[in-house]
Amino acid sequence: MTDIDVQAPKTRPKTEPKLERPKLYKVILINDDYTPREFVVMVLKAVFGMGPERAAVVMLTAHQMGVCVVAVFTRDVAETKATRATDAGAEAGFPLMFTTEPED
Ligand code: TYC
Repeated sequence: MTDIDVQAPKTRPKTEPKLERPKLYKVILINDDYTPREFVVMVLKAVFGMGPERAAVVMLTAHQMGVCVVAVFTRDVAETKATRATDAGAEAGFPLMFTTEPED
């Protein structure tokens, strides 16, 4: 019997579709007059994994400028984190607000 040498291709076929890069979304922190600064820093550390210095800079930027971009994620992650962080404020009785918007 004749042996047929079947080998897997060593490179991807050219027809295989390339994976698109997922669209990214910014999480934005909004300033307010009521949420204590330390509470904002605590939420940034807990939800976004920031260290204390970075969290303080982000909080102060929002405090001074009105808003600050916290980080950029895929849509699901951005929305989940923004919701968790906003809910943490609401549960403590503060109007702390995080929103998301698509990156340009
Ligand atoms: N402006 C708040 C205060 O003076 C602190 C604060 C900072 C609140 C940033 C929200 O996104 C915020 N207590």
